[in-house]
Amino acid sequence: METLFVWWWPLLLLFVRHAQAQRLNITTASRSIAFNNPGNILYLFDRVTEPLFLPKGEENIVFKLPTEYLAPRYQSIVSEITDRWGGVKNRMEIDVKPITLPDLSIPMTLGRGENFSPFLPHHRQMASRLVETFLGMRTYEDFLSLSIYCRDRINPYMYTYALSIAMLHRSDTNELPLPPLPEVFPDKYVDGAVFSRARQEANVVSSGNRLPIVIPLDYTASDLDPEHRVAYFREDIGINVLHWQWHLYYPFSGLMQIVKKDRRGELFYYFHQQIIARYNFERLSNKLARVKRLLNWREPVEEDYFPKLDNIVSSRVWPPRNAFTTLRDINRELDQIKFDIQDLERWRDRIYEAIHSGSVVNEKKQLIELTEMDGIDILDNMIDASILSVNPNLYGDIHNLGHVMMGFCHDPDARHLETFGVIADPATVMRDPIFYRWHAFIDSIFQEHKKVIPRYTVQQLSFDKVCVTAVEVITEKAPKNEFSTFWQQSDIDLSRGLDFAPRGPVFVRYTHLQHAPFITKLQVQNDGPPRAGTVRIFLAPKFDERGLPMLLRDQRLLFIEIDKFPVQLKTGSNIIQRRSDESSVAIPFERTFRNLTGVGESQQAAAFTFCGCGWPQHMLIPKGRQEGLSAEYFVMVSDGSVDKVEQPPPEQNCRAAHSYCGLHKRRYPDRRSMGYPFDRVPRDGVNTLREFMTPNMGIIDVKIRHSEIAVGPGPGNVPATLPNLGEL
Ligand code: CUO
Repeated sequence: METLFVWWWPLLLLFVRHAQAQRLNITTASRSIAFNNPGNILYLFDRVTEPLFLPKGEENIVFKLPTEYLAPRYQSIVSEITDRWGGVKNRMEIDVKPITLPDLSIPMTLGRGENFSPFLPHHRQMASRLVETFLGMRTYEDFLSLSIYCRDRINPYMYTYALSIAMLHRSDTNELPLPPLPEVFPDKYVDGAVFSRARQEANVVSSGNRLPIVIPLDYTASDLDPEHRVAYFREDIGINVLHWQWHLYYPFSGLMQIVKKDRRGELFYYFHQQIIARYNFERLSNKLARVKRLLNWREPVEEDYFPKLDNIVSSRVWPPRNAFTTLRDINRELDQIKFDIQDLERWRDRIYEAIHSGSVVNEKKQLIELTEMDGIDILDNMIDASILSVNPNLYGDIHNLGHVMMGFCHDPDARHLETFGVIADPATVMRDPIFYRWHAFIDSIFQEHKKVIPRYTVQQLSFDKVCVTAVEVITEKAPKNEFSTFWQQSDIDLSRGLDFAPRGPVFVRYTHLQHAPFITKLQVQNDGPPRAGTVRIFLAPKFDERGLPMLLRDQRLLFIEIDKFPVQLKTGSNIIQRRSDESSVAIPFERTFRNLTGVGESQQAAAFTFCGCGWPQHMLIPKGRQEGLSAEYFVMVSDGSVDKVEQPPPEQNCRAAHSYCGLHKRRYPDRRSMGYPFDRVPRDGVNTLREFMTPNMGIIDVKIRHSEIAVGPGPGNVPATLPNLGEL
């Protein structure tokens, strides 16, 4: 298989078509598909700016729209459109059933050609109203009919965002696999220069003979910019997709039932904290200092960014940001937004005051304590800020409006009629260096709270009579306790986002980080009765920017989670082995991009939607150095009876990467604070990791060795066979 993740969508459509074939009514003119076929809604993601009456997918799906469903521009040329339907060969027709339409005036306020961001309060309100309307449809048929009506009327970005959230949260669609965003909006992920070449390839070369268009690793900047050394992380398509997905699962606003999820706020904190930890790890590996928090919003911002992305909806490029741009008060009537930097400063000061006083004030002027376990959740919902905020008037909307302030710094009063930069769109934010400075600041607020709550005692860290006696990392073709990183090329099919171009796949080939699979092997001595434990695995750099060992106070913020899983310990010695592709943090490479070829069975395919959230496996291990980057690999076995969360077994047959994404419709499956045992300041007298250790913890020195080779697309090029496991 030459291309690894680009095949999933055509195969999914084949699967849908196969299912549909069971229900086809063959007529002389064409074949028709039952309107309420579950897969029909997926065709709405195909070429989102092309009118819906044009054929969709490789199967020539034709939606036969009632006249009132056509966009106003086309209602006067119904007969021409009907002729088009009749002229499509081998078409499959879907007779659209009209419904009594709800009021859509609010979501329709945003122009079709404008950019959309859920960070903007006005956009958020419109999108939330649309999500609510979608969720309010009683049957799948009504929901589909409304989605069809909206498709050519509502802003395509907002439509895709709202439709995706609604599909994820409706019981009649939540098992359908959402299309990967890079295929729907490739303009948010790949070099804008590629599109004219891709259109040329699609127009000139027949479908089977097209060659992939190669995007070099260094297309957004050169090494004159030191920040460019970590562009491979910032611009990785997989982690940008994850960030977008994460915000779909955990929207800021909308109906309570979709916002109020178990430990939602804490998960926001932990997911973004881990992103910063991972970014800092990559920076240290590339001899860059840890990211500086964006603390002073009145100083010019040193970091610049030139995204080189087009915007297919607005037909404009994404605005860049020059070095040393000054952030300014925002007053854009166009976007119905007005706030001052001073507002953010006021909210920040109130939040700090609440942290130091140990409680927040709700709208009824009551004090709510920021407790050891739940304080972080309350705090996050105020900062994030979601509709769960205890007091939006007092604590504001600091995080979201920070994104907006940075996103409009090139045109704060809209005098140039410019749209926002990549920092204000959850699909693209992670590309921009300023994202990490902003979130390092946001994280420092959470860390302030973690500093004032009690530290873990030895007893809270121990597991009586359980001792980790050996830890080993085994990577094929690498010395013991070594990880191996290198580059890999992979292909993405742009054709579903190449609106108005001929059909058939058009691939771009991009380069990303990859690591060889590895096994963690542990020996655990249990001198108590048989019992349950939880294995927690973390990795952190061993030395700081100057090559000196770190205090645990600082190092704890750099520990990245690698895995967490339950084990049953028998009395005596236990050997535990765990493969990297089983990680609770990461989802397999194929699943990030939803390659159905790796899954096959339809039931499993349907489970993708909720199993599709997780850190991409290819970014699990940070890039090493050619000479080997020194790191510390930490393993802990905690008491499973304390960790356990009572809940019914999962409905879906898939292994979700819950560490960063949680579980759909279920509680977070670990009762400890997220990030335990590194989420708090170490106890008094403990300065180093070694002093922190209790017998149920193990630590080894490891190296991450990077090789500057780039292997070709496909799993066959990644060493997949793991070694035989000998005795420790
Ligand atoms: Cu995910 Cu600021 O929340 O980017």
